[in-house]
Amino acid sequence: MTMTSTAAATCHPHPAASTARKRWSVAEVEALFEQPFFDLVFQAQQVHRAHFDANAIQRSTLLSIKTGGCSEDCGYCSQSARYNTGLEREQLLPIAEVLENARAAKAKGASRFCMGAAWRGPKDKDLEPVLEMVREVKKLGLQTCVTLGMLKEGQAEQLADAGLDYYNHNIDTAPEFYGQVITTHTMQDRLNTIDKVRGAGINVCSGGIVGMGESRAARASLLAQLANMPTPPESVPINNLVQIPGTPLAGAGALDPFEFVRTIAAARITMPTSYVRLSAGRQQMSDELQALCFMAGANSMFYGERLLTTDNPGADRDDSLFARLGLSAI
Ligand code: SAM
Ligand code: DTB
Ligand code: SF4
Repeated sequence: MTMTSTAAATCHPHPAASTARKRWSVAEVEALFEQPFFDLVFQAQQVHRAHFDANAIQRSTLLSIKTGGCSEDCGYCSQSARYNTGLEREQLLPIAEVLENARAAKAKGASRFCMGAAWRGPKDKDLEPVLEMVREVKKLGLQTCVTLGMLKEGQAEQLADAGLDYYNHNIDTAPEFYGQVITTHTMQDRLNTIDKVRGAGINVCSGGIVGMGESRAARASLLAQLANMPTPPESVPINNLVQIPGTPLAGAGALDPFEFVRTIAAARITMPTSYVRLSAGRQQMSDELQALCFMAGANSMFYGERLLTTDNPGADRDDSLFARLGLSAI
């Protein structure tokens, strides 16, 4: 039987019509931020509960597999060779050390292991040992994630063949603020790598940093950019700037913690089915502030005492927070 499109729309909405995603204008995202705090958090919590178990949090453990000496000038980063941050540059870690860390992360209860390298992007000879790390970490029964910078043609496919589950590549800030934070690559470069990752069938992890002196409009614009991607990232890390002495952004005025919660809530509402990760900056947050972030729809975190080069709350503090809030690990 054939139906006219009018009949189909009245009686049986076409699946594409009911699942079509909203395109978010920056003004609409800003309007979310402008709401009274409790209205915004309530709305975010409703969206969260419609798509996720509101009491379950995914946990990823990070390891810096290649630290420091990066050619890029990202104004927040301890690992840029351009700033005097006192960080010691290190070679790629031996695989045995990586696996030892991955085993420890699994034993503590992480479900994903994320390996980060301070590269503009990997050379082909850099990629080989990383592929081996991905294969071996996966064998431990962990999901795998790497963040290696910009990828060249064919590299995403090699990572996919090694069994990589997620590639982290943040767009970091609003397109209009990007040039004030980073000048050695463009947001379009980042989007091109994200396209390559998607094209290879790897899940995308992409988010940004707030607390860099950007405006609320810029925070809304960052979220709109992420939410309007052809497919939004499966995982959206929201980092609160960890100020690193020696970097241009050391000394940026701290963000009002409630504004950080608003950013999480707006991310949850604009990307209802993505995992929103409460990322860098937790060490400087109270337990109560983190609880507000979970209430606003954050359902993922970095777990373990180190991020890449800075401290994160220890597993004991997080285990206690989970117990006090009745949270479970995904
Ligand atoms: N070099 C690769 C890249 O840029 O994608 C991978 C490592 S880089 C450190 C990964 C992400 O960490 C950055 O995109 C940024 O969002 C976040 N990050 C770096 N330094 C930070 C800081 N001081 N505070 C908060 N987030 C930070
Ligand atoms: C992400 O969005 N945040 C993580 C991970 N992805 C690679 C890194 C945070 C780094 C914080 C500063 C540091 O430890 O160097
Ligand atoms: Fe290099 Fe990544 Fe740090 Fe930028 S964020 S300086 S690309 S390690």
